[in-house]
Amino acid sequence: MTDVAKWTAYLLDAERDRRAVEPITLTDPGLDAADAYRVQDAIIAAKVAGGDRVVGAKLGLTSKAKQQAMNVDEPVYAQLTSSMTLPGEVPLQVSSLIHPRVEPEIVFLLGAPLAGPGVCAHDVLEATAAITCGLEVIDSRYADFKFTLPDVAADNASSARYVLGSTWIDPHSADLALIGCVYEHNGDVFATASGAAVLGHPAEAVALLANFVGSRGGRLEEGWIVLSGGLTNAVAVAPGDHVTATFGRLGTVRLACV
Ligand code: OOG
Ligand code: MG
Repeated sequence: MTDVAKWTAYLLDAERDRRAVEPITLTDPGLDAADAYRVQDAIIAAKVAGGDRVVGAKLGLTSKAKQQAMNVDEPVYAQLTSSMTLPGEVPLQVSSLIHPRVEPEIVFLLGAPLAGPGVCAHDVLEATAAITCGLEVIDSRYADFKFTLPDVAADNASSARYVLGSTWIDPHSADLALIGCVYEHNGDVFATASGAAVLGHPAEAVALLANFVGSRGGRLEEGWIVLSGGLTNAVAVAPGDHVTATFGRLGTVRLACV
């Protein structure tokens, strides 16, 4: 039996102390995905009890680039809270995290609730108020970002911060699969991709998320921000770095690190 309370405290302490820890499965190889998501829920409940607020959700490990880099071949779901929001133009304080990495994403703003079963990409676009681009700052609580799927699910999919672009478009006004992304780190192109990098179409990723959340008795709420997954591998950042993702019609999103 997995001790959910123990692993919840383990990961919350690591985040608070900015200290990387060993993966849970190293000492508890029996940790399965269901238990892992119970740990994630308990972490979010503790944050909400401390005054934080759930403002959205995300799917991770939706692109081949990310799955290969992290050596996990299945997507992972996580929850976003208000304390993770970095307002535009506010730099990332690298020392506030353990070992942050940054990745470019296509972001949905929901105009209606969504929950599976049976949600398809078309339903997602119908329920979406607007689309923008974003940068997600991930910060695995595990040493060297080494984890299995249950480990990363328990760790709220490495979620730490996110920043949104300022250009919002109608979800029907562009083919999101064809939106290109040029991702630069300190002025050099680090990677390029298009929206199709996440499960063929970013709305497919959100559909998967809605069906997963529905299968656990939850739903994605109106007004939520949904991150559809890193289009490219993430880049490790240090103080003084800056990253820029340019997304054609979705505009540009930048993050400076101090
Ligand atoms: C897990 C989080 C993955 C994404 O967009 O693929 C993620 C990790 O890479 O540490 O957020
Ligand atoms: Mg991500």
